[in-house]
Amino acid sequence: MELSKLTKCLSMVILVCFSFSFMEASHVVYHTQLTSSPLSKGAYRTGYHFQPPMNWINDPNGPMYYKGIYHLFYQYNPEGAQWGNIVWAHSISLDLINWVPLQPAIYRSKPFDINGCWSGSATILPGNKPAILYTGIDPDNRQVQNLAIPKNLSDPFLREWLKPDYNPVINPGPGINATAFRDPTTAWMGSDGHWRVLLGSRKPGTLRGEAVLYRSRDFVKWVKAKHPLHSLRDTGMWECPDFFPVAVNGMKGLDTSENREGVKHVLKVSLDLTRSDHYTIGTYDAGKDRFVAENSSDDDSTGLRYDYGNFYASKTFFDPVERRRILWGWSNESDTPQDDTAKGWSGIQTIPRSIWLDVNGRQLVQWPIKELDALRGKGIHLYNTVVKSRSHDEIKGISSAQADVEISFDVPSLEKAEPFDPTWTDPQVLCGLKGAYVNGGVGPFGLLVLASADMEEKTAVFIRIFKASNKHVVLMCHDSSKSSARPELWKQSFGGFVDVDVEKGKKISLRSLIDNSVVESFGAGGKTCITSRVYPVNAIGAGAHLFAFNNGEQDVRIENLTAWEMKKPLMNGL
Ligand SMILES: *[C@@H]1O[C@H](CO)[C@@H](O)[C@H](O)[C@H]1NC(C)=O
Ligand SMILES: *[C@@H]1O[C@H](CO)[C@@H](O)[C@H](O)[C@H]1NC(C)=O
Ligand SMILES: *[C@@H]1O[C@H](CO)[C@@H](O)[C@H](O)[C@H]1NC(C)=O
Ligand SMILES: *[C@@H]1O[C@H](CO)[C@@H](O)[C@H](O)[C@H]1NC(C)=O
Ligand SMILES: *[C@H]1O[C@@H](CO)[C@H](O)[C@@H](O)[C@@H]1NC(C)=O
Repeated sequence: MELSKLTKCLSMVILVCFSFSFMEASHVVYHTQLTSSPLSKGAYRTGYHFQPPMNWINDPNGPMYYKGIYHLFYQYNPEGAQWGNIVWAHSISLDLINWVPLQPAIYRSKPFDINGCWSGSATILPGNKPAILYTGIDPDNRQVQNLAIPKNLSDPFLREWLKPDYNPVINPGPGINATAFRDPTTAWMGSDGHWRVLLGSRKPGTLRGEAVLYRSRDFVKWVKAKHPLHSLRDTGMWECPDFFPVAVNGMKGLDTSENREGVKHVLKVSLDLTRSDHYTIGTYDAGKDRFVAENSSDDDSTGLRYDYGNFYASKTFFDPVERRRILWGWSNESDTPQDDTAKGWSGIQTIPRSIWLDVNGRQLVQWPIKELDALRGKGIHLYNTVVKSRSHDEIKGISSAQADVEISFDVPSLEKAEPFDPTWTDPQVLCGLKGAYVNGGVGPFGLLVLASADMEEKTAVFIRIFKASNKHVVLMCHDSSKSSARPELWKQSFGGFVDVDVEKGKKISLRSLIDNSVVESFGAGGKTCITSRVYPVNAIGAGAHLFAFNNGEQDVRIENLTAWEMKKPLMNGL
C-alpha cells in the first residue's frame, strides 16, 4: 500500500476510535478541582510524548513493525488512573511520532488471563507472521505465559488477536515461584532452528534474580532449559528482560536472531528492588546458551543504565525499514496518586530512541529517532556566547514549555576542577550532594528548564567536571529540588557519569526534550540519559522560561545552541 493511502486509512481509524473508545471517556471530568490549579488546566499533559487520552499506563509491550505500520501495545487500566485491570492497549503509527488508537488487542477473557494481561513481547515468525507471548494472571493468581496470534494477517492494523485454547504455553513448573515469573522477551532462533525465550524471575527463597530460558521447536510447546541464560545474586526479582545483538561496528541495528562474528549481546533487566533498568554488554555463547557479561559491565544496581531517571520496564525492537534498534521505556508520574486521579491519567512512554554500541565498546549510545525532528517549529540559534562564572542568561524568542534544545559547551580550561573523592561511586548521591545551586569549579553549568519568570521554580540539567588522580570525571545531573512550588512533591535528583575524554576536546553537549511535565536529556551525544517528571505551578504554558546557567568558577562558552518549539503530533485521538 502506498503512504498516502495508508494515511487516509489511518485518519479513518482515528474517526472510528474517537466514536467508539474515547467519546464516552471524555465525559469523565473532574469538576471538584480548583479551576485555577495546573492540574485542572491540564498543564501536565505532555504534548509529544506517547500517552492515551486518559487512565493509567505502564510498560511498553510488543513493539513491532508489520506491513508498513509500527505497532505499540502498552499496559493499560481502562477503568482509572491507578494501576489495575490491566489489558494490552494498542496504537499504530507510520512514523513512531503520530499515533492512532485502536481497541485493546489483548484483554482479560480466558481462565489463563482472567486476572490480568501483563507484559510481553512480539516475535515475527517465518513468513512474516507476528506472534505475541505475554504473561496472564490465572484464577489462582499464578503467572502463566500465553500465546496470541493475529486473527487476520491481511489486516496491517492487526486489530484482532486470537488466544488459542491450548494456552498457557508455559506454566510455572518445579523450581519456579509462580508469582515471580513474567514478561517474556522477543524470541530468537538458534542455529539448531529452535526458538528461545527468556522470562524474568527470582530463584525461590533467595535474592538471586534470573533470566529463565525456554526452548521450542514450534513456538507452542516450550521446554525449560536446565540453566538460566544468566542470573545474579542479591539483585532481587528481574522484570522485563530484553536480550538482543548489537553490531561492534556502526550504528545499524540487528534482528534479534542475528549472531555472528562482529556481534555482541546486550541483556537488560528491570530491577524490581530499585525500580530501575540495567543492562550488561557481553557475549552470547550459543552452544551453551549462556550469556557471559564483560568485565566492564556489571548487571547489578551499580552497572550501566539506559537512563538514570524515571525510566523503567523498557523494551527494544528491530525496525527492518531503517535497520535500527529502537528503545521504548515507561516514565511514571512522580506526583501523588491523588493528583493522578485529579488529572485522570498517569504515565507516559519516553520518546523512542535509536540505540547502538559506542565505538569504545563499553556502553550503548541513544538518540531520539530522527522522525521527531519533524515536530520542530520556530527555532532560535546562539553561537559563541560566554556564560560567565556564577551567572545565568535567559534564552528568549521561543515558547519553551514544549521544546527541543541542543547545546554544545566549550570548556576553555579544566584548571579549576574540584578534586574527585574516589568514594563518590553513586552518581545520583553525588548529584544530590553537589546540586545545581552548590557552587563549583568547572560547573555546574547547563540549562534551567521549565523555569518561572522569578526563577523560584526551575529544573536544572547540568554538567560538573571533577579532577581525579589520573583523569577528569564528568557528571551529568537533573536537579529537580526547585522544580515546583509544591513542597509535598517527590523531587529526586538524578545523575550519571559521562564516559568522555573531556581533556581532549574540552567540549560537551546536552540535548533536552522539554514537554510540560517531562524533561528527557541526552548528554554527550546520548552517552548518558536522564528523564525526570516535574510539576511546576507557575512555569507552565506561556509561563515557562529557559535559561543557560553557570554556577562554576570557570567561565564556559556556548559554542552553539539551537532551541525549537515542538509541535503536537496526532496523539491517540487528541
Ligand atoms: C482481513 O483484513 C483485510 C484487510 O483489512 C480485509 O479486507 C478482510 O476483509 C479481512 N478478512 C476478514 C475475514 O475479516
Ligand atoms: C515468591 O514470590 C513472591 C512475590 O514476589 C514472594 O513474596 C515470595 O516470597 C516468593 N516465594 C519464595 C519462596 O521465594
Ligand atoms: C577486562 O577485559 C579486558 C579485555 O577483555 C582486559 O584487558 C582487562 O584486563 C580485564 N580487566 C579486568 C579487571 O579483569
Ligand atoms: C549548530 O547546531 C545546529 C543544530 O544542532 C547544527 O545544524 C549546526 O551545524 C551547528 N553549527 C555549528 C557551527 O556547530
Ligand atoms: C515512580 O514514582 C516514584 C515516585 O513516586 C517512585 O519512587 C518510583 O519507584 C516509581 N517508579 C516505578 C518504576 O514504579
